[in-house]
Amino acid sequence: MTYHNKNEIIPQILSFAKNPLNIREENFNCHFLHTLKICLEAQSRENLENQDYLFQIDAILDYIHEELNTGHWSTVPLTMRENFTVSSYIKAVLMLKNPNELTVDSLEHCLKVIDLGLLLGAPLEENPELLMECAKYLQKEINKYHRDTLINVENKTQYEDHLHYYSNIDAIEIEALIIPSIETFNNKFFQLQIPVILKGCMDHWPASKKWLDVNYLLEVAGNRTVPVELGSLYTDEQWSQKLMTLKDFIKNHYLSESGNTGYLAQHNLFDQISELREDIRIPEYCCCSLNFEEAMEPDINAWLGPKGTVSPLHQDPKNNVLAQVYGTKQILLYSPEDTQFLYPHGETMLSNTSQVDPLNPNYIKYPEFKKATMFKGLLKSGEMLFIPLKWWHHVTALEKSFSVSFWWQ
Ligand SMILES: O=C(O)CCC(=O)C(=O)O
Repeated sequence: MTYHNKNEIIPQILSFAKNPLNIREENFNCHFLHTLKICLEAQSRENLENQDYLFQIDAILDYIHEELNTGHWSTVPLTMRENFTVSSYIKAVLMLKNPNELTVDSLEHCLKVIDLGLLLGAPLEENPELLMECAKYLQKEINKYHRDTLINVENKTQYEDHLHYYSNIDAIEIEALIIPSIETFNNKFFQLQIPVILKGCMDHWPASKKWLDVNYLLEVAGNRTVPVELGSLYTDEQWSQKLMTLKDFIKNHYLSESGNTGYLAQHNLFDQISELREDIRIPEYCCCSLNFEEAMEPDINAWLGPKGTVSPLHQDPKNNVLAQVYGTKQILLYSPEDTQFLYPHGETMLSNTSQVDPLNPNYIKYPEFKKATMFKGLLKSGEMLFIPLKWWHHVTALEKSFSVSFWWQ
């Protein structure tokens, strides 16, 4: 389908670069550096007579992609990721300036390029919002041509079927409080590092209403690319991760009954899609700290999935408020003091994950597990769970569910 606003979209996308773009020269192959400078200069030109620049920018993106996938992510120089951001933007501009007819498909392709830039790149100091603004605008333009509307599947409560099973789990119930004061939370739970369910603390979030409608998510972000975990457990051999549009994830995994489990898990969706960030609020409880010198803004992650997703028993190095926007999750917790009974995997990548399935423990293989004390809770729509630092948690979605986690020091 032909896209008719070519003359408007190009100046709009160029206007998102509020300051001149800078290429980072450190750690960059000099051949590609030279080519990147040529492409940067080309994208600002009024008319592009040939497509060679597109091949050149693709070669640069391939080179950086290779560099980003070599070694551990934490060792990748920030400048390499910043150049990925700049290159993704240049590619998007070159695609839009292509002298051939612009179609809605090419707009969708352009949005994928921008999203990959957001997922793998790093924000630019001189233009921190660049790719976010481009993506938001492109999504709106695509919506003008075709918008998928799904029959809204009611988020029917289903966890009642599970209550009998849940009541038979031999564990201590996690304490629950209705809107405790920050002082109560800090003195009785945070400072003592005791988990607690916090009720009634997120009714004011716009997400509590807006996200119930999948069509809202599709409108704001249907064509956006997100990472999805495929397979029931991340500890399984068959488990993998795939990039796909939110629309495909919702149709093929979230709403599908095929048993093809997909989980949009532990993804910082909110640094990628600003409209969704506006729908949530950082819980005030996250201002409590064990060490104010190390206090930082929380890491915010989205967890969207169908009934049946399972996060195996694992621990994280930060305090966590897990906020349940909708759906019910069954939570099992163990104190870090019981780590000796939980048989963490030996390998470094999985050393924060237990080998034991707490719902079906193999006591012959893991006899010490009997000594661990289990805590249990049902985390329902509109409730938050405080998981103290290093507490082991096992999470099962009993219904379609959208949670947001806030990890902080
Ligand atoms: O909700 C889940 O599936 C897991 C959440 C979790 O592990 C976390 O917030 O750290």
